[in-house]
Amino acid sequence: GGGRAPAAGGRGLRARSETKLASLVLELGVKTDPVQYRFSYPWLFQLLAELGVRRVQLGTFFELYQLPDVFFERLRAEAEAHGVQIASVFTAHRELGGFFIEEEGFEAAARRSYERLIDVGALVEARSVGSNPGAVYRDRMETKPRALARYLRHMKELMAYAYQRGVEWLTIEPMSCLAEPPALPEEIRAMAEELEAHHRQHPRATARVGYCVDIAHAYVDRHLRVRHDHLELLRAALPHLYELHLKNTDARYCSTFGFAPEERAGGVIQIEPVRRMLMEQADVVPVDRVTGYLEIGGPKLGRDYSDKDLAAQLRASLEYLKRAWADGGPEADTVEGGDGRGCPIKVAPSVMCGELGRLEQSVRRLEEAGADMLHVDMADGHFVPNLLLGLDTVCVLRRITTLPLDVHLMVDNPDQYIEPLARCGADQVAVHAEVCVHLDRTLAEIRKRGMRAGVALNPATPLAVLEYVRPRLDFVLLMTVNPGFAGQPLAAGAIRKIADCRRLLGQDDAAGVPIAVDGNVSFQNIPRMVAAGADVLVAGTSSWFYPHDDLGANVAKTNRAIREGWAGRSR
Ligand code: S6P
Ligand code: MG
Repeated sequence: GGGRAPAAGGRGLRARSETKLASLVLELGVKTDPVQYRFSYPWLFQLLAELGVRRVQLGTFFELYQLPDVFFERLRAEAEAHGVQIASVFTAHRELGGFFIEEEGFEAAARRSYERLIDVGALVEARSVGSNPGAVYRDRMETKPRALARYLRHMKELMAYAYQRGVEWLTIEPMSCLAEPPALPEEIRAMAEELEAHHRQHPRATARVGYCVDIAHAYVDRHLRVRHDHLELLRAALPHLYELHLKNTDARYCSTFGFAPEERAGGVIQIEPVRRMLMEQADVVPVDRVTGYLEIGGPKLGRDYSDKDLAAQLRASLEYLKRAWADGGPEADTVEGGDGRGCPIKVAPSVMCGELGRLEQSVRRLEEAGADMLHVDMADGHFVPNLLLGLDTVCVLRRITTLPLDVHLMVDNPDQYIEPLARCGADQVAVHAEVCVHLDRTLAEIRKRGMRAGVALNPATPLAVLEYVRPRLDFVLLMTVNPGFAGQPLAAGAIRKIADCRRLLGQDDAAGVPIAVDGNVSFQNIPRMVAAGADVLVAGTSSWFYPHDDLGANVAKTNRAIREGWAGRSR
């Protein structure tokens, strides 16, 4: 389906095939519920912090739907204090299964619970919320088509509900028997395609839908014959994959254990083929990071007394999975920037293209997506025929983010705004050479106020103006459209101008002057722009804010284009 974005997220350290740049970052996390019935969350977070495992999927428990908001707010803070993120919320306990049951009241109960689960996701600031759909009664299999239609109808509405609360993904777990769809490869495809099509029709009003694939699930028929093994089901789900459940199993796909050495010796799911399939098919996976959450056996629902071994088992399993599954852990994140670009190119999303009505939430999402700085367009209605953001917005942004604020002054009299911008906390300012009669002095003024100084040039303005102010320059902002509006076509000669500017400024060594490019920095243009010498990309409606897909997919596509451009850059 067209909802699939090419995967991205390359890591320089990992060997990859020469023909394909797409690759996935695999992360490790733990699903909490089996632990939660016998140990406290702080105990779990502490153990994870010691092991450097930073992601948690909050599993559900009986009381979850009744607890007050404050419980979840505290839980999030508790996790954060240990450096752990509750990235996902997920239930496998069937309490949302009412969509599949026809007796009065079940459908409404499932709906209420699902909405509360999404609320909980929003409270802990999770990106995804999900469940396994539910089961029809085995003695009433004829109700399955109706049940599925009912489930899909509710899911579409819940996608809107999730979106309104800032939850980006709803996840669904493929299951193992016909009464519990989706279980067959065709069901997996059909269910995802219908919900993805709905998202494509309403990209700015619905959360995305993806699978949370349990690597131990396979389809086993009534005679206990394995009809589709776990790898076949994973393959069917790959184009719709969001996250995974990791666990081992016996050869008959019936039960799960931990990863302790004795258990590994006896018939477990091998992680390596799963990992290999993901890597080889990275380009069909719609995201550039996939977290595998360890579901550990033991005291699920509190009915089992194996919990005395839980800490040791959890440690053994996670140590094993860190080697067998994850990509390097937190250290690798800092070495590589962890931004999926694998090169020093920076991205500055343009704030005016985001959701201004929800500025704080929009900024959070940009931070999480790997923004290096925020590009803030200020205009006075004279220099360009438009009024954009103002000083107040810069001040507000400063209060809500620590990202560098990169202000682009499209005004007739930039000198007037330098001091106020410094007071608002701007980090760097670009002034247009076309309006600066005393450019040299203006640049000096910007630096004097503790900000980095940049010169912005309209498409028609020659580069020569940069020559004598070179010592006063911290960066150059090349307009690749005529400034004033988002969504315009690339100016003639823009790519050549980037290359010429790069030559004029010298090669891009650490001491060099970075070139930022602004305007129609699109998936198509990025490779050429980066190859020509652009170092900072202002991301607007043609990349990160591309309206026909969501931020995650757009970022993945942007990163892919950046890596392509970087590969073509002569250094
Ligand atoms: C436009 C402004 C820019 C835009 C950006 C939009 O005058 O200076 O920063 O926000 O160019 O990008 P796009 O991809 O919509 O052209
Ligand atoms: Mg701009």
